[in-house]
Amino acid sequence: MASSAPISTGLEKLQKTLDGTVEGVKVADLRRDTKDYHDPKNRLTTDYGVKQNNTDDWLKVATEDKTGPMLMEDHAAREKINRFDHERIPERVVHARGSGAFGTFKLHKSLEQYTSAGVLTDTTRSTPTFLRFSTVLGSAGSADTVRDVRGFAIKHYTPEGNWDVVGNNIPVFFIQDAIKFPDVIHAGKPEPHNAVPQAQTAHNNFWDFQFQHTEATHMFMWTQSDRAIPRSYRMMQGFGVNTYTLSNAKGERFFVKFIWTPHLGVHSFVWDEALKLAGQDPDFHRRDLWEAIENKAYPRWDFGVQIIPEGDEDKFEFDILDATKVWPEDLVPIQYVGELELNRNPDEYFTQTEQVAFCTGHVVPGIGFSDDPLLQGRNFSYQDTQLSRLGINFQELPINRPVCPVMNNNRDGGMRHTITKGTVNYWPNRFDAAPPAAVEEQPYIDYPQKVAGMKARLRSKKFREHFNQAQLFYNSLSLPEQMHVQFALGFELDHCEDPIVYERMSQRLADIDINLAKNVAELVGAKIPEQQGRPNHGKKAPGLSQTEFPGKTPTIETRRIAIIIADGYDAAAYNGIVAAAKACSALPYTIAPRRTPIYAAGESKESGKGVKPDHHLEGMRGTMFDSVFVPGGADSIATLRQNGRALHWVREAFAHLKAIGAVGEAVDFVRDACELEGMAFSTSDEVTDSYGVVTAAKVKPTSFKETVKMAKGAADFV
Ligand code: HDD
Repeated sequence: MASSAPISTGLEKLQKTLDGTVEGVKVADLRRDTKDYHDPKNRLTTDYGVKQNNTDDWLKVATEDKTGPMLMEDHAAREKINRFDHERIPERVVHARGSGAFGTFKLHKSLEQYTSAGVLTDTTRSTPTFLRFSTVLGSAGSADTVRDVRGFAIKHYTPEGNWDVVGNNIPVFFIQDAIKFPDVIHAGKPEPHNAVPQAQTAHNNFWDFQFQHTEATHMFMWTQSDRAIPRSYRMMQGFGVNTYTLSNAKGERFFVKFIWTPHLGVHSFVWDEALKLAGQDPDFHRRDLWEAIENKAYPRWDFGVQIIPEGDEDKFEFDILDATKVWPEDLVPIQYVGELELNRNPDEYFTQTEQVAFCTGHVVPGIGFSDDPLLQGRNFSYQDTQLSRLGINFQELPINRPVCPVMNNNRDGGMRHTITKGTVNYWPNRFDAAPPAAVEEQPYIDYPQKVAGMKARLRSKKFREHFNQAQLFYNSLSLPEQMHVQFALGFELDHCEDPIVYERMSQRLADIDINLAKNVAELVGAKIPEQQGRPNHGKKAPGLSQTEFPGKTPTIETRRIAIIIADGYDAAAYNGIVAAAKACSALPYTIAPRRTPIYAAGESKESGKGVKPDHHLEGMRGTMFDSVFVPGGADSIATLRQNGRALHWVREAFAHLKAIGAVGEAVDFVRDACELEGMAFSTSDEVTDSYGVVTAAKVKPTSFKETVKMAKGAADFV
């Protein structure tokens, strides 16, 4: 319940009472507005607090035998329907589908050499954060696993005010100047005449725009790569994308990019999995994040910065203010200086994840903007969009309000909550009340930047080069990643019915790589380009291929392992793998032909024991798991051999490059299911790994540990 204490006086108290940690501050602040629905003292009331004893029947003229007209007099009924009719607010015009979580940011190494920002210099702080992940193009109810960029928007509640970074999981963007944003988004969203397709770029308009708007070339190569189909929000990088600035106590300025790299590594689906999951579990990423945090498997990212001193701005062949370019890591290495952990799920989706409002313009002293023309325009757009989504007082909503004192002469407006006592509401005033902060009080000081130029609709020369980094990206990918790009482009252009679109795009690809262009053109039925368009410079750079991020220490922590059994399964093998998986913090799930108990070999129904499976084979799909393990047991395997769905689980797991484990009789079953004649399989108690299929024909106690260990390295769950 709301307390009357102003935040400013509450803050110091909270910092002391909550284990001395600052992350408690935002949580405690939110508690002021949180009610517990499950409190046994609760009774149904109207919005104005009057207890109700029937909210199921509208007040009406009726008898025991006959119903009659309803009465307008029933204010409580009208209030209930009225409130329901207005539950929806406009969904975000982009990034409508999202999931959020609270967390903590800790700095390990001070950046005081570059900035005076407390959040980037004070290594004793724990800064509370809220991070919202999202897809870009789909509506709020669309599927999580579509091919799309993912949003990575983070709000830091610092004692100096809120600092928002509104980033993505891809380090570059489609456009250089914010004025093009409506065009690129219109081209990607469902087409205007029939509102098809939902949450996809696989259509004429998107690719028509990509061809004509060459500055998007680098970015579309990223969206066709595995980065656009992440396995989990927990397994993708975050990038601030734009170039910001830092300024230090000496008044020196630096250009900066912000990067977050996940401890679990960067991993993706294969396209077929992503497509299927969009139907089988549209909430796959939302659920995955929620469950990980509920299970205390808190996702973590290393936080890093790339820094360029102000004087070096012009030393690169690309413009460092151009958001369609990366700063290659061999030229500007990332310095990892902190860690972000997500450790608390929201209490309520709407008031927190939906109402959170990020603004690129929200920076704190020591952090500033650059002349990046995308960022400058974004600084207008985010504030503006919140006005139509949430109204002018959006910053008062609990999830958005800072944890430090707020005072100024902005007043009134729809749904104002703050009650400001006082007889004046302007500055200067005769009381000297609420004066501007003195320099010693560390206010936000704008960097005195010298600017000169013409007033013109221009972009500088370097902004006009659009292909070098598209080539750099493609050249830097591993062979399998390059093939995935080819197939992705093949898929997307196959969905473009207009020949002008797929013909032109196939020619465009020759500006990046001739083999890529040829292969895609052949797939989509376009004229095959004969020669490379723009010469490929052949350069590569580190940090672009996601294979470089297997994880801080490669792990199967939180990976979902399906263990398939039927009656007569080998209990020792089953128990062994469950224990081994748990010991590695993986999540074993028992899957069987039915969800009533399954009995091990030698175990009778009458024993009343048996294992109750988590799911039956039809209730879930193999796509929802990272790995499949089949214990032996002659009867169990005989049953599974007769079950088409069981065969499909194993076969599909193999096709999706997942680690598969089998012991005892299950070895032959897996070989037959995957039609793997000729591949090496274990025939003894030695563990064999063949293309991620890990087998031991005879079981010895160490096999399970070994199996899990090999599965980790073998398929690496990429
Ligand atoms: Fe944006 C939302 C990321 C360019 C206008 N954007 C939004 C969100 C993310 C991004 C992650 C969702 C925030 C949330 O979870 O609430 N946007 C980016 C990145 C960009 C970018 C990384 C390029 C570097 N955006 C961009 C431009 C404009 C916008 C150039 C307009 C000129 N973006 C918006 C918006 C949204 C938004 C319309 C919709 C909802 C919102 O802001 O709060 O204002």
